[in-house]
Amino acid sequence: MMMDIENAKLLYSRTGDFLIPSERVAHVQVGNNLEHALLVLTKSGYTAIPVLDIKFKLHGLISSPLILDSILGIERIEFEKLDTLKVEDVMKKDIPTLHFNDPIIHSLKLLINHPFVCCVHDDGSFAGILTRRVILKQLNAFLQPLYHNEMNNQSSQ
Ligand code: 4BW
Repeated sequence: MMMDIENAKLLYSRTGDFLIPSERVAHVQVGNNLEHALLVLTKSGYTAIPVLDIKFKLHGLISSPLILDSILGIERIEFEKLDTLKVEDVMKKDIPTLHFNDPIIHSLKLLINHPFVCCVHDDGSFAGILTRRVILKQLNAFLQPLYHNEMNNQSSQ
């Protein structure tokens, strides 16, 4: 019975229930240059972060590999380009998004191929991100009791 309640809790959760809220998400703005983006990525320790505009609308994702690829010349890395190229010239625009009220089951599918997925409010403004870590933590909390229960049942037979 207890398990049914826990099961239902996770199954009927919404994306918004498990978000890292926007104010805690490292991000850059469309007009920033690549040097600034690389600085934020390096300092935050994350490989990829969201790109927003001044109204907090989501435009894409920027990552260290994308930045390095964009300054890779034929014979050398053209570091001077970091100053002139803008985040919007290089960012990945075609990204999946979730809505605040989407059932959590929708996000599970997306998190197979993406380490995190951005979530937006109905008006298109950025709400935060859903990460693999948070979802794996929830799944772990759900599966551990099931596993131990099953082991106890087997050993008492
Ligand atoms: O600085 C870090 N702090 C913590 N607590 N964990 C970190 C940090 N950097 C990496 N990690 C761990 C996390 O478990 O390595 C995983 C992969 O990091 P990533 O992708 O390749 O930089 C992290 O897994 P996660 O928490 O499931 O996060 C998945 C991805 O979501 C990260 C990063 O691209 C993004 N992300 C997570 N938290 C973020 C963030 N982006 C911006 N701001 C945040 N607060």
